[in-house]
Amino acid sequence: MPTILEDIAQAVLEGKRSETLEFVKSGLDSGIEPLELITEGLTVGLDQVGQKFEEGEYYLPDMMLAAEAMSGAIDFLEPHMAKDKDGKNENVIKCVIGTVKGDLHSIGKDIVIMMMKAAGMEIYDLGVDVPSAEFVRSVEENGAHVLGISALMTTTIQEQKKIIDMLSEKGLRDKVKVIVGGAPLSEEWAKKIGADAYAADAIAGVKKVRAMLDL
Ligand code: B12
Repeated sequence: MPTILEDIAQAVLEGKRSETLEFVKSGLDSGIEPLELITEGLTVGLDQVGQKFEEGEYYLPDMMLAAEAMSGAIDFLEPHMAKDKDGKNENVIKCVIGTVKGDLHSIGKDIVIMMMKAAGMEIYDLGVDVPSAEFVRSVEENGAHVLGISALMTTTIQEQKKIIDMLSEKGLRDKVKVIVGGAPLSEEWAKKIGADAYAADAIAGVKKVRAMLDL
């Protein structure tokens, strides 16, 4: 018998929105933590979708259905995330976050946002396909402590460098910590473009933000 996490992954793989939600609800009812449902269930399914797309077995509509199934479940889970009561200063941490220009991938960014909110941080979500100047404007306007930049494609990651360069041009680079994320990235890439940190997933992202701000 497949476990509930396997059922969730399979429902995402098949792009079944209501089934995904039902499995997630029963997982939650049976005591599985929201984060585990995301990392061990939903994300596993979406990774398989990516693989099938790469191999030519899945097409764009399949990927879209799977993404919708995952997003629906994430929206449902957000209010169930436990708020972190340990931190003292986190609620004053302001973080601007978005996905770069030309890139419509939102799911990873939204999970990072969910974790940051759960850690008590204040989030300014710019959405997807965000022009570089918009990131810079928001950092300045909101006095952000942290800028999170997501990019999911090898064709769009260069935008992260543009944003960091633009921060320098505007004299804002030393006022904000920049963390980058997205599947094609690496520590080396982050260093190369002058970011302060790279995180491979949302949990590592929150840890690195805290570490950078000495929390
Ligand atoms: C779902 C999906 C889509 C959905 C996106 C829906 C949405 N609302 O997001 C749709 C169908 C729209 C889509 C479209 C396309 N996609 Co697409 N997509 C994917 C897929 C299957 C999953 C991405 C995802 O959500 N993963 C799950 C999340 C949880 O993981 P994640 O995004 O990596 O995020 C985690 C970490 O990376 C990190 N993180 C991410 N961002 C940030 C930011 C910060 C600050 C931090 C700290 C951490 C962090 O934390 C996250 C949570 O742990 C990937 C394959 C894959 N396995 O990555 C392809 C993939 C990214 N897509 C790809 C492609 C080619 C496309 C299209 C060009 C397809 C087409 N022919 O049109 C279009 C491009 C559209 C555009 N202009 O952006 C390629 C990219 C190849 C490349 N060049 O690099 C991939 C890799 C598929 C493949 N194997 O070929 N896609």
